[in-house]
Amino acid sequence: MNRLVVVSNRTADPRKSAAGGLAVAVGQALRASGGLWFGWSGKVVDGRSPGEGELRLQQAGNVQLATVDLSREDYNSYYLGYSNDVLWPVFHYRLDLAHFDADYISGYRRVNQLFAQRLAGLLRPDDIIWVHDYHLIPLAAELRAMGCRQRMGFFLHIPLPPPLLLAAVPEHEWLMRSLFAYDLVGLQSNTDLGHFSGYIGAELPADILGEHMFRAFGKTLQVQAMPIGIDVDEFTALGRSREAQDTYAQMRQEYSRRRLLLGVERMDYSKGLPLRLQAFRQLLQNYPENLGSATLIQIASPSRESVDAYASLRRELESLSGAINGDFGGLDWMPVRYIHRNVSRRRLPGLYRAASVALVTPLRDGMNLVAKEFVAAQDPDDPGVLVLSRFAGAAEQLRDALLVNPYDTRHTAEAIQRALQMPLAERQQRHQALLHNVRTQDVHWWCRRFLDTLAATPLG
Ligand code: GDG
Repeated sequence: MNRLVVVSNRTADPRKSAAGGLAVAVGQALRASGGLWFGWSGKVVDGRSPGEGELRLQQAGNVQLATVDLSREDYNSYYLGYSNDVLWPVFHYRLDLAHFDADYISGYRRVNQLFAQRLAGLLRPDDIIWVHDYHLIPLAAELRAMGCRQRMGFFLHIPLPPPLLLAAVPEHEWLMRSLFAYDLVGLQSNTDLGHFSGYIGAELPADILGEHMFRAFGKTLQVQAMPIGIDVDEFTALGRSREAQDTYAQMRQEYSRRRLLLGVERMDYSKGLPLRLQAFRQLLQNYPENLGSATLIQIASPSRESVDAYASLRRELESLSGAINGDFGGLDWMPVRYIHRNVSRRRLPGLYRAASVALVTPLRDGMNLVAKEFVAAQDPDDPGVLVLSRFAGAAEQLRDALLVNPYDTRHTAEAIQRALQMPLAERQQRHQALLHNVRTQDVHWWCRRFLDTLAATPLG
């Protein structure tokens, strides 16, 4: 059996369940064949020259973890800069938030070169290499330039934007050419696949050989839509933990006379939080029967706080939730409980299960795993309702959610009201269909599908 090598910006110890669904799934795939997981250690070293980083090896069962520290300059330009101040905003359709800085792109190239140099020495000829996400688009091209001929696949966790938006990135052609160094590229949705094909047709001297096969730069590339899922069994088991059960009991007691609405995400402008709060305000305004009852718990866990756009989002959310509470709240009821802190993963299933409605309303999202976790955590006899943005990748699969356009806050408020009033039979029926999808297309299905397709991809 070929050894699996996973490369991602961060690594995790696959034996620890706190790591979450993706780490568990990738960890399991790594353990099956014995494997290597390579990435940044998470440490930033002051005073080190850019492009330098020592390799550290650690054994976690039969999985080897290989990590590299980054210099401050590399961290600023590769991670905060090009990855999170260029690729993240543009790929989420936010050209207005992107900063095209020449130092960023040189740092991005330098760190990808550094990773390739450190990784190349660890590779065996028959390894299968699986690279994850926008931080590492040029990694395969760097490895190929060093003579590595192994099978290499890449999965993009975030959306691929429409061709003209992508073309606004000064290095767009180089980025897309870099993808052709892989043998397989996986995208989250058919929409993303359509954008890939549209870009290739419009911007490159390329041949579209079929729905999934493209030829350019003397290389054939297979591209497939493969939606990521969650580990349903792991999440269900987590729901049986003491912390999850206590959280559920506490919430049910506290909200016995009220209706609980829930939002859970990293604080990020792609998640549509200000518009969600505005929709919730309209719910209270337009459907006054919810006054004194509907309560939104919004968890926005801290994320990338040194990027400017995130600091201003934080101020906006504090002001919006304060205004809603000031305008509608009373001595015995506050409509919004806004929590800018990380909540323990063990409490999440209990929170999800206690909620009548989940609000998952990103403006753009590669997939969105919160929507799937919410479905997995429900009591099938008395399930909550999922209100889901049509702009989340998950909307292609979760057709039985109440799909909304998050920019249309009046309509979103209407959908929330419909969710709050939905009869039990309809809730059960929708939940059953959603759960079927979340179960059959889980993270193990996704992992197998990617790796089987990569193993079967003709090289060339
Ligand atoms: C990227 C893409 C794609 C959130 N707050 C807390 C917390 N979380 C957990 C959730 C969930 C995960 O973080 C978030 O996953 P998402 O998929 O919703 O979003 P991104 O982080 O943006 O992930 C996305 C994903 O990659 C996978 O391909 O779906 O589109 O953007 O698991 O539960 N966990 C804890 N405390 C929190 O406060 N413990």
